[in-house]
Amino acid sequence: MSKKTKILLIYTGGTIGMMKDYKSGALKAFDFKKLLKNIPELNQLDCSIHSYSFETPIDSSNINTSHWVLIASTIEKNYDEFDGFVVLHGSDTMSYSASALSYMLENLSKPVIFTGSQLPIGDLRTDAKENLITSIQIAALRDKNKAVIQEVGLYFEYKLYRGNRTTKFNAEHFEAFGSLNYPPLAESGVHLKVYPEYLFRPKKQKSLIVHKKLDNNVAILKLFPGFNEHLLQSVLNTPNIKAVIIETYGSGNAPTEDWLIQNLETAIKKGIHIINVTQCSGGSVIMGQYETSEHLKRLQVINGKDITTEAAITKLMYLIGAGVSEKLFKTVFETSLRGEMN
Ligand code: ASN
Repeated sequence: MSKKTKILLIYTGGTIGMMKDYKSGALKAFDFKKLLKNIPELNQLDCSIHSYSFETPIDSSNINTSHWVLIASTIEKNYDEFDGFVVLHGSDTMSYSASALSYMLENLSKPVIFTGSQLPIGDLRTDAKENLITSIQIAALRDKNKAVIQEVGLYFEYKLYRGNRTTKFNAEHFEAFGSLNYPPLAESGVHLKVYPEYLFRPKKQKSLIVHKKLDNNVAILKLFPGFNEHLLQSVLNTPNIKAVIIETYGSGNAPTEDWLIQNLETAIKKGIHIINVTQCSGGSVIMGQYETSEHLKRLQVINGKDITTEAAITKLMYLIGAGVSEKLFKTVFETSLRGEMN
């Protein structure tokens, strides 16, 4: 008799496990055991499902770097015993968490699938059951005794995406996530179709390394017409700031005013990393395509290419935490580490 595939569910909170507080009417996280009771279908799956729950499940708006360390450590502790991991997480910050975990788990050879829902699992019209059941099935997929998915994925509304390519783009549709610069890794319909050509495969199979040092002395500054020097200076002069993402227009464009150039130049000279990431959800930064990005190229601003803001900010936390030298930083950031950029 073949051994059953072992899956660990890691419950962090999110709408999937929420209930209405009868006094205020607001949704609040509730106990994991109650959540499991709502899905008797789990018993029909041909795998052995175990679970770990955050002591206090949270709305994902309360996620911080210490929660990412807790998720990574839980995977590390259980890595040899389980064939796959499903992380139940609120959708609001799921793309940030999936991106962070993709960097923290180096040489991953087992699936880590993030999922959640837009409606609580107890709701009649819930999307939670399909998301959870299919995520478990995906985490349990095996081919020639090896996991099919060997990366951090995000499954939502019939699609599995590479986690660090996603962004939450809709607060009410069941189709809440998009991956505009990378195709889905799998789609669920009558059949569960996996697209092998898009799966991440590390060059050599090495053992798992879990990185737990993250530095959150980083910032995101979104440009808008009328954006002024005081705002720029207040961000660049934040105590201990080590890196700032400038969310630019279109293909990486920004105003050409002298004050902007001078302030960025001073910051770069002080050793603050400046990264150009487009505020568009699809497409890439191409510095030098327009006159309005030539100044950034001249200043040696780091090119975020087609990375999402979520994957960029977490990559910064990871690289600074790992102590990447000032000399190498630009080259390392501009290199795809976990398939987060082209
Ligand atoms: N506020 C919720 C959360 O992110 C939203 C959700 O899960 N759909 O925890």
